Amino acid sequence: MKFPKNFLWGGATAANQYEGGYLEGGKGVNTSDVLTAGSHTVPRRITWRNPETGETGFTGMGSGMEMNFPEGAIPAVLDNEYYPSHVATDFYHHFKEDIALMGEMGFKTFRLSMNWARIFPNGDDEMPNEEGLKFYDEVFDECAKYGIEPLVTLSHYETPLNLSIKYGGWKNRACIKFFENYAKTVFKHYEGKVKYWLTFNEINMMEFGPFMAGGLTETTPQAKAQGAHNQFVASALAVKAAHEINPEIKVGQMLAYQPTYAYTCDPKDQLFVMEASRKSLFYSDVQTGGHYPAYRLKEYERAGIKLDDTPEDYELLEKYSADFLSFSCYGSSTQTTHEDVLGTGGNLMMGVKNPYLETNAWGWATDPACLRLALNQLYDRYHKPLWIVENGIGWDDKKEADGSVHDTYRIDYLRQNIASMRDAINLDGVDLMGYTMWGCIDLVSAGTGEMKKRYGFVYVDRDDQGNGTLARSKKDSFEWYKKVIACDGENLD
Ligand code: BGP
Repeated sequence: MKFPKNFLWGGATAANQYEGGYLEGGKGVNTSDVLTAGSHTVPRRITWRNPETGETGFTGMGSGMEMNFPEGAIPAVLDNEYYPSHVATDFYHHFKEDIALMGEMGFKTFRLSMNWARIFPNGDDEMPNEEGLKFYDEVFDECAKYGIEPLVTLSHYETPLNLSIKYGGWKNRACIKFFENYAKTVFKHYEGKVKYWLTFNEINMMEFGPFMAGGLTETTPQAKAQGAHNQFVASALAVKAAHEINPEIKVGQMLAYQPTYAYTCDPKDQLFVMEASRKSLFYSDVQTGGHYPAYRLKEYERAGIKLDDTPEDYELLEKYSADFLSFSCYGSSTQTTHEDVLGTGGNLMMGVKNPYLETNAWGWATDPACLRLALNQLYDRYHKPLWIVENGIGWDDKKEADGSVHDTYRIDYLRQNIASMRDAINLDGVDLMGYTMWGCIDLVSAGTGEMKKRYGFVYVDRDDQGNGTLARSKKDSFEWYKKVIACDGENLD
């Protein structure tokens, strides 16, 4: 069994975790630029300043620690605070070297995100920042040298900070037209260079991390529902604009998805799983399916949530649903209503610990069946082409004195996951466009802000305090992945 010849093998990154170049080339400040580093046990925080009084402080992001801005406080970059996004692993100055390494592995595609504030520094500017446009021109030209097709996310956990301060972020409908202007600008500018786009990374994270997902400075269910609605409409307008510019351009949805298991066969657990799954599926039901599902409308009714919407919104959602559905999937989630079950899964969406699966140091489980299950569930539901745009394993890799990294655990994880995805294509007939392994060159963790939670085929010399030379070196998985691509995934040894 193999993968089709035109299968898009590659790796994935995001500007806020990889690019760096903070304020260089006319870039503005993003929401991600005010996030501190955290750890597995200490949540990342948002820094704020009160412009009137000069007072400064921290607040949580709403998951793990409450979000609570004191009156008059706005999210702000503080002196003497360490922000992982500002340098990250410095793609801004290393892109030629990094893309050459991707070329050497035989990548057919490279997923990166465009830094919105590099193109529109304040988000609401009328004209784009030419220097920002030029940077990505150079990046895409470099990709073309190696025959690498870019897959570009328009907003990966970042919104220009000004939109958050001035408009309250995505809960405000004004963001729809700012995003539309941004999307149209880049679709036109990069026509012929970029064919595949994604609108919002893990759009369902509005549910769990609304500051990261939408620049929201509050966590009320009403604000989150409105934030999601506005992003849906903006995504539909992006699909419309892309098709008008060039029907060859494809705009996909990006969802955080994992198969969800019931911990017991108690019927109550099955209902619980149904409800937990819908927290994510709601987002693809609208953006890929084109309609608000009945279960969510009922939920809004019960909670007294009223959307600021128009009849045209719903026409757009139906007519311009996503061209394809991409998703991240690292493992499965196990859910239960039984309070006596001890131990939690790795993060908020992962539920409780599954005794059949092994986990990494952050509690994320490797599930050999997860990609086949996820692909089948989503293909059965939407019948649209799919793309796995994130999958991988975080590990505190140890670099040997000679620069080598023996990451056999990563090879084992990828072997099982790639086999699972190969089964979905060959045994089940799922239409899968490609696979981009997350964090192909080491980068900052989104969840913890750490460097030591590494995912890459390439090690980057940088630590949790921001020390290191940023030098790149190949891990054992580099050669392994190169061989997998060369044989179309037939041999995973
Ligand atoms: C996804 C995000 C990525 C990425 C990944 C791994 O949720 O889209 O940005 O970081 O998860 O998560 P983490 O970095 O927390 O290990």
